[in-house]
Amino acid sequence: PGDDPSNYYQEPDLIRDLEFPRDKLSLERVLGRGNFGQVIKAKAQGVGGADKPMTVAVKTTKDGSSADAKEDLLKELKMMKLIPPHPNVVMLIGYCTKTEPVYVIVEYCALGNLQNFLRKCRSKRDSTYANIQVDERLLTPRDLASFIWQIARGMAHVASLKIVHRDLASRNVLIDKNKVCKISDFGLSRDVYDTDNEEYEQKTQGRLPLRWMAPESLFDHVYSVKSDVWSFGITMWEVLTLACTPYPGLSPPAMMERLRNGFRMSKPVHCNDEVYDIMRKCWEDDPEDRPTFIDLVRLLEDVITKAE
Ligand code: ACK
Repeated sequence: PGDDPSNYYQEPDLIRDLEFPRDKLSLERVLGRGNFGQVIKAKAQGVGGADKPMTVAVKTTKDGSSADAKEDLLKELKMMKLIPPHPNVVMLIGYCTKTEPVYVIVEYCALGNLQNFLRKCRSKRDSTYANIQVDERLLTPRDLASFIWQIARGMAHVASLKIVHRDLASRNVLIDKNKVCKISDFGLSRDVYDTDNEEYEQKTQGRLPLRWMAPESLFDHVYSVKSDVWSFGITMWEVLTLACTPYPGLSPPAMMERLRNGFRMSKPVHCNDEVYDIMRKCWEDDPEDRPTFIDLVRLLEDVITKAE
């Protein structure tokens, strides 16, 4: 088995009790931290009865963080326990909840989050939205198409379980060493790591990912699988712009005003008409007019096979 998470496939029934012995975890280094929590790289001994330790990521709250932060982490864990393993969803390996601090152990994704990864693959340091280029030594256009397709597959799995993610964005997709994309960060009550970017605008109930939100979520606080489809369209746009911030140059109030009037983002430079057409379908005003994730997987497969 070793480090390959696919060797640790667990039956959905078994996943309900994955309490993990804390002394079998050796924490190595902090991968990222924010206001409420941190993610730590670690080795876990004896996962699935294996002799070799497995590299994992441990999500936990920080010393002195609020009761809310702990509750949020437990809520996220509860959500993850509902999801049977899928190659495009980050896999829950186990958890330590009997004593504090709570640890949620998930598979390690060596290339980090997709937003950071895409930005690292830009060919010019100071690329702007208009002249962005992919460094083809690191990433090909085919990789980008594959990322979008994989995200749709992961979301089709999540949606099939009637789970609404509410925070689909490239920063919440992780990528493993084989460039496999994995949906992560379940529940909007998630930890907010990136405090210096403006992707979560302050609202009464916390910071909201305004630029990824569908009109019905922004204006009426309504969320559904179809609002996740809208966010998927924004995530597609991010992938094709190597993670530019959506609605470049528009402030959140200006963006909301434009959306109300039917404005949509234009076609990214490195995007063909067919792919843009799929993106635009995700941004239909009426949620019912948007495709399902299963439709999206099929539409994207058609585009990818045609390009070959
Ligand atoms: O781009 P990154 O290295 O990828 O920076 C962030 C940081 O932790 C805070 O979220 C990284 N991270 C989160 N979960 C995982 C994971 N399962 N495997 C590897 N890195 C992770 C993320």
